[in-house]
Amino acid sequence: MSDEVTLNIEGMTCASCVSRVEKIAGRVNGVEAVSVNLATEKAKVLMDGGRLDDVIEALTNAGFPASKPA
Ligand code: 9UX
Repeated sequence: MSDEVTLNIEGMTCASCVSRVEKIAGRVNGVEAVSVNLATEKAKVLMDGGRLDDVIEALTNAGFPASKPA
């Protein structure tokens, strides 16, 4: 069963950043799809298994600090 989670993403300033975030998150185990909204600085992540914390860590390490919405 898949789960959709929304993350806040800091540090995206252009469309290429969006591509980078989608690629970085998409490589994490369990991630099935990533949809980034630059204007709202959010990413919808569809996961089937895997760990959301791994997605957050991968993005944050790549210069896009990610967090669960408050
Ligand atoms: Mo755009 Mo983002 O030139 O890391 S790719 S600022």
